[in-house]
Amino acid sequence: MKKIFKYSVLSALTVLSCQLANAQWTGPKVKPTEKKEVKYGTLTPKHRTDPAMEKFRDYGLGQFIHWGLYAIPGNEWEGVSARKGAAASEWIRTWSGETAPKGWKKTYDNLYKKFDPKDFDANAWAKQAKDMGAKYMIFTTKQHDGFALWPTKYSDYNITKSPYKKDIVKEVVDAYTAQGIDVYLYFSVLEWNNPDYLTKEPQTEEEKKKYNKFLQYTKNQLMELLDLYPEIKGFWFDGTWDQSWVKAYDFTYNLEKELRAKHPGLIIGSRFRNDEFGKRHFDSNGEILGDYEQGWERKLPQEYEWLDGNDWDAVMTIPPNGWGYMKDWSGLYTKTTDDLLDMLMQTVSMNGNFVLNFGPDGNGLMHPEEDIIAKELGDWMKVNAEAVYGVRHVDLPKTKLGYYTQKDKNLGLYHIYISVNIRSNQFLRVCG
Ligand code: FHN
Repeated sequence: MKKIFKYSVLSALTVLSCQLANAQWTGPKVKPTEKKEVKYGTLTPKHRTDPAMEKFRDYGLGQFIHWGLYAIPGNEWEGVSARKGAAASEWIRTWSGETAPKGWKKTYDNLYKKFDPKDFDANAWAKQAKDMGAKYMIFTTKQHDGFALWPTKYSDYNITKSPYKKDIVKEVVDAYTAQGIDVYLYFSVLEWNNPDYLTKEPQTEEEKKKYNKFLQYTKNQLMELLDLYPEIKGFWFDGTWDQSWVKAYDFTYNLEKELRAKHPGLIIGSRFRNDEFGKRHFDSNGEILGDYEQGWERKLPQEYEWLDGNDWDAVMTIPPNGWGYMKDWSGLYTKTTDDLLDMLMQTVSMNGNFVLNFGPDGNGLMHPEEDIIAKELGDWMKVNAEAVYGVRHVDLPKTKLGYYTQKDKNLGLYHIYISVNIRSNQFLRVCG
């Protein structure tokens, strides 16, 4: 296994600030004592029982891929690291301060002219994910920089304007679907360089006109994605925290209705929208907005009760933070395969799906450390898949010996090194 690097102060502070900022993810849900009328609340039952959602519950292990123009710099530029100037590698467009290159944003916004990933092979990615044991994958169609990896009709800032030209989203959807891995599309509402985007609530008539144009553009792209890639199973929305989107709750409510009507069985997480009181993820009565809880990012619940019976996924980086490609991992504590297996078992023991993030480089190759971890995870999964796929929480006191999961009549106690099938008292296997 790799050497243990000490946590960098910045990473620890980043984690702490996220924890403090999102208090709702560090303990049981605090539900209001008095119920209030919510007109723009959830559009689906708390516990969907249709086949698509039952399959979501059974996944266990997924892969996240963050890929886009930010992969070209890889969190540095001309030998200067962006660590001190941008919150995360895929946020490098926001690089500021004394380390930021002169005219950086202009440089970044012209990177599309260089995007020609000569080693990109979606089939190789999909085979690696299959061997790792992933049952679904989430792929960034467009992150906060607004660059679309598909040939969208609604923006010129898209893959057809790069030297690569081809439809990357289609290549990924086809390759993973061919491997039997379900595809969910990550979509950032937030677009840093879109002239019609606003962070605050539109006030003037001109601002309202601009932002309404942006809302229509967003709807057009989402409908276009469903038309172009009907095989997908759901959306993983992001960048929905600005007041402009929060205040557009009637638009987002109706948009969710239209998306679901267009694609029966579509799965949408709790990050997409909020109710009329601005409550995101959960409405003002504490009821989940969407089909699964999408707040467990780079952290896990400590108690099953914190989940309040909702479906959920946990998305995890290997470094402390940074979803897009980072060339240099030195000086950071990067999770070992054992760390990740422990997180996987903790997640599935509480009815969640564990989604591990990969950030390919500007040529389409995974970070070498990611290749190692994918192989080690896959070796473990080949022996212990029954501990992960289709399992459910067991109502037994927690034990330091590992994690309980159950499937049908099989109850197991799984540690990343030893798994014991309690019902048959059979020592299943030792894995290393
Ligand atoms: O700002 C994004 C970030 O870049 C990354 O995409 C993560 C992935 O869950 N989501 C947002 C931060 O919460």
